[in-house]
Amino acid sequence: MSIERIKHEGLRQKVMTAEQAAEFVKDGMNLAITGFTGAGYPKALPTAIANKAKAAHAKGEKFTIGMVTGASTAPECDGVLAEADAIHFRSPFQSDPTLRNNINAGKTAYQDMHLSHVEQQMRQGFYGKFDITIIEAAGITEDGKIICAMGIGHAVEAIKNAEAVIIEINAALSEGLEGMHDVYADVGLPPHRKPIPITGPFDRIGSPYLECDTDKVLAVVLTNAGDRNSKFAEPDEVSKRIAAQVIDFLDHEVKAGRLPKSLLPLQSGVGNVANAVMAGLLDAPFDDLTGYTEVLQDGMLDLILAKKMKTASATALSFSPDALARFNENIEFLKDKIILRPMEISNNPEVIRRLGVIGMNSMIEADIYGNVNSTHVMGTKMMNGIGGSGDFTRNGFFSFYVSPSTAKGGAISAIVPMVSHHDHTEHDVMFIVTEQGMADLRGKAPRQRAKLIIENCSHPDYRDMLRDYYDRAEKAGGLQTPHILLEALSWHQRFVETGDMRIK
Ligand code: 0RQ
Repeated sequence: MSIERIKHEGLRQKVMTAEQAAEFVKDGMNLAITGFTGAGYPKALPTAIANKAKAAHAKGEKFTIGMVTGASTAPECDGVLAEADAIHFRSPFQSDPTLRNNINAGKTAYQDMHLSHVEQQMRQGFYGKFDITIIEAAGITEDGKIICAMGIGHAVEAIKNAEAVIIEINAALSEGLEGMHDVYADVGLPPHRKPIPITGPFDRIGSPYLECDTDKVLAVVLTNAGDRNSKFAEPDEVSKRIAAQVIDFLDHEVKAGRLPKSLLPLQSGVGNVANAVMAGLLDAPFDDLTGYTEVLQDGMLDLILAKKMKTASATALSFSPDALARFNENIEFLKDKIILRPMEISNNPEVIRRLGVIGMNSMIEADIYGNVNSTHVMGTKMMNGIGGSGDFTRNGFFSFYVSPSTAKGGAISAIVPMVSHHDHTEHDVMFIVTEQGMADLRGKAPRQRAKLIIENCSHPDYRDMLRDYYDRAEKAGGLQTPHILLEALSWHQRFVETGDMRIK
């Protein structure tokens, strides 16, 4: 029973239904809602708020909210609210199909931003005051401290900057989560900021509990529902080939004495390719690996359970149903091997740079000079958002971008003359890896990079087209970064017009 998880007498008195709690939420309010990559988001309140919005809209009344989360949530949160046309502003990251449509239709204003910036900007007040913060938790201690759920995300600042707080206590969460979190709430703002005292990936620097003035709590709602828990596909041939190249390269660096056998702390982005790299590490010749990442998915969990990875630090746990079962069964073993931190710490440039994190993220496309688009299909349609990829790309010891060399059955090349939207620049991206091969861009000038990326990473269907573009760009004047401006985005235009980037 969830009520037993509320040890604080005063907060027990505030238990009510989601529908009653939703009455506190009014049209136009600015809400902070916890949740990070399908974990730690409220399960009941969003539906109750969405129903209020629908009822208001049916009467011809306005009802929308502004909503700032940690990262993506799930159909029961972003999905239901988007479906009810109830979100007028959303930040910083999402991956919900209905919300994505609303964003691209211009119904929801979406600020897509680096996750490491979110809490600082909340503190600075750029989002305004939050009328209400809704947080999911695993329990409340006798003295009113909050035991966080499967993720912390932006919860620290969400509580600090809110007029009022509603807590959902989810009985489906393992009680073993208590003690796994490391809540550090002292980042502050310049000029009074102090160094974040993390010098190793598993350093604990804060408290296991989130603090919240109990007078601020309007309601406590009891739930019993799992996180999003989407299934991961078994790594396919393309993902396996990409993973094998990353692992071979790391092995080469170990043999050359440039990396220790335990590598450096690993960050792994979302998606199947990233997960395949983690799966490939199970059989790789490395030991005592560590993770310093934002999302901890199945692959990293299995590395820990197989004792290939010693410890991992993340801001959220995003598992498939099978992996969740393995996590819950082994929670006592995992307790001193996993730390969950606020996203401002998991994604902090200072810490990532100090630890020398190896960043691995997926992309939509890269251009022949190594600029990367992670967010916009054909330069205009928002996919998910930049998330934490930029935090790790600019500050990591290595920054890998991995992707199949084509998308949509070969109709799209992931290597293009010029990216149609720019998230990570040539100055940050160090390696591009596709199933065709890898380009090591370190120490290379743009003209050298172009040759490597075209020859090593592009799909054979597009390689001659890319060679031809580059040769003509060089002849047309060249300069530091050869381009034919009127043609640079013509591949995207051709896809928009014909459904294929190839010339038929
Ligand atoms: O579309 O679902 O309609 O088939 O993009 O592509 O290949 O399944 O790859 O799931 O790893 O996603 C960059 C979107 C890749 C993701 C992106 C289409 C493709 C498919 C998905 P369909 P895949 P993934 C840590 C780090 C930014 C945030 C980030 C992402 C769909 O990794 O959102 O890195 N990254 N965060 O068909 C048109 C192309 C395409 C394309 C792929 N060139 N043109 N469509 N697709 N390439 C986590 C956090 O920050 C929280």
